[in-house]
Amino acid sequence: MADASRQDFGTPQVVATVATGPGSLDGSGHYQLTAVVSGVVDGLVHTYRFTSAGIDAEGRIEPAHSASDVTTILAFPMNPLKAVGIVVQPDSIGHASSTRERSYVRLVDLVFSQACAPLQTLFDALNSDIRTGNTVDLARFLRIVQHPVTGAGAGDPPIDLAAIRAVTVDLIDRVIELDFGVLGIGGVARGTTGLPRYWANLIQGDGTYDLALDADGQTDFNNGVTPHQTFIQLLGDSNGDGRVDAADTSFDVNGDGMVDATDTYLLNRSKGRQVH
Ligand SMILES: [Ca+2]
Ligand SMILES: [Ca+2]
Repeated sequence: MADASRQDFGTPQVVATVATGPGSLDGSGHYQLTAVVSGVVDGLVHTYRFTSAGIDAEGRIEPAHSASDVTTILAFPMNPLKAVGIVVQPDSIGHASSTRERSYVRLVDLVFSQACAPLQTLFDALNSDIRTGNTVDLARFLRIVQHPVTGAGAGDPPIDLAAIRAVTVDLIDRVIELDFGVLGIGGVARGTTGLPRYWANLIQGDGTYDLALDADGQTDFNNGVTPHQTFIQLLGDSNGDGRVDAADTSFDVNGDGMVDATDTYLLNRSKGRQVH
């Protein structure tokens, strides 16, 4: 059995009780065995006290020890953000959507692997804002830095989260979906611009996006509760390998639902570009 209490003398709680099996006798007459116990995954320091209880062949259970057998102090970094999924919508002529494509990124799914108190706080706050129609205060929880295709630099700035047009929260599957709108991340409307200018505008959205989550909403992104995930966007990259080359064939490069001469131009113009 292991229990954990905060180093600030918070209320102790039972973390786990583990059946361990018979073990093996060592040369000193002691039984030894190994048990796996999951700690409290919240990025905070806790004191763990372990006690054992032997069971003899008659099924009699050893009385509880008055003191811990072992005490240790540990912190387990929280990293509940398992993955970032990119959802690419199918185009109007029925081409299957490809989650590998990185040319046009509209929907970004933050997929979480586990429930935990800080994460629940985040879900509750977002859900509350969505229910009440209040502006979702993403800046409390989320920071997205865009690194250029030439590589990350220390001063790369975070993007304006106003680019996220809508947020949906799925508590069952533990997914938060960010919708960057019909133009996608860094997307620009074609308008009346000529193709060379249109291309030059679109590639401003290229690069590596580093998404950091402050799951306890403290906005400091620096307290051991800051999982990161990255994804790339690269105009013309149909197979998501971070390069635009002969392997990237005709597709809906700009995500406008059509595959036409504009896409051909954008793809050819992007050949040779890559994310470092
Ligand atoms: Ca490619
Ligand atoms: Ca298109």
